[in-house]
Amino acid sequence: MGQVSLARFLIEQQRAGHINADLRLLIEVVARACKSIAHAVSKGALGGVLGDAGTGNIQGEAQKKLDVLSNEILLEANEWGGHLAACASEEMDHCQPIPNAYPKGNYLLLFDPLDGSSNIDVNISVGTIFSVLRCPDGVTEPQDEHFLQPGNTQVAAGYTVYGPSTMLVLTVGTGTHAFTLDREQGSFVLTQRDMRIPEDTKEFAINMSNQRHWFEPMQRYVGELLEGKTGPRGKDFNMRWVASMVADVHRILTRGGIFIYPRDRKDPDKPGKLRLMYEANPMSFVVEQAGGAATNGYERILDLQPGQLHERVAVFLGSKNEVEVATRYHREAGDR
Ligand code: FBP
Repeated sequence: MGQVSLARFLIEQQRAGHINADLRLLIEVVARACKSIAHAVSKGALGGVLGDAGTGNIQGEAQKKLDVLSNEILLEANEWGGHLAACASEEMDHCQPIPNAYPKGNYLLLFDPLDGSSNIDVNISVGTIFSVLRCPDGVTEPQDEHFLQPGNTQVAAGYTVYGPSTMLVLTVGTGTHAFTLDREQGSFVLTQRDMRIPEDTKEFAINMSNQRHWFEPMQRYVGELLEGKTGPRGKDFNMRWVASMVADVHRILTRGGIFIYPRDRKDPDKPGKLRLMYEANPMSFVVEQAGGAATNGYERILDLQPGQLHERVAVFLGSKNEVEVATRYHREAGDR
């Protein structure tokens, strides 16, 4: 069988009854937008896109020029297609309904237009993360509250990593599949069907510089990893931390591992650093569809009921048996 393009893969999914034409076309529009972002990212300093934009987002973070540009590319690409009712983004305070000039669709799109902002100016992999929900029936002018649906209601999710190669990783609920951008053809080509995360691992990813701020269950869990084979885990663990969630998660999808961003004492009122709606939920769907697991240390992330568009959550995801150990240590400790 020759190369399977993303377009062909999605048509096969539609013929099999897993997705409808609208969702297929919506995913193709998101993929096309990611190709434009890949082009902008790859130009780097030559494109004048590095550095700060001089503006901030609702998270209180300084926006990078590429954060703003990627956000605009995704909004423009999706507003006229007729598949969406509204978009929401890490870079926008509130959701953005589709302008009345264009036909509206039945889906809601959430995205982190450029994940890994701290790595943009130092030429390390960054990415785009997206999540697709159904627009509630009868809602013609979606508001933020209409996006507040548990992750287990997502109909599609994925990310694009802009690294040595540009790869799109996608799930529509029938496994997780990876596509590599063929720059000559200008199209994404299927390169890994049905990715599977090994259930066990010897690799963990966490920002160790926060260790002094961790609560007891995290101190115990990471302490045992660092003890290696002389400790209760009986095996040595290696550590990796790219500080771009897309890159760390892609490594885990490819060879296993556990990715953790816990709640800590640095800001105990915050449940974590990462955002539930457009970071944790889409990544959890992708990981679970590849045989992995994802919790907030206590519950399955995909079962959490969101309360706000930009709410944060603690994240433990990756190799199933390793996430199980970290989660068990938190449940045993009881308090949150
Ligand atoms: P944004 O860049 O989209 O704000 O994402 C947050 C993030 O950069 C993740 O990609 C990454 O996993 C984490 O923050 C890195 O955190 P830290 O800077 O504490 O290492």
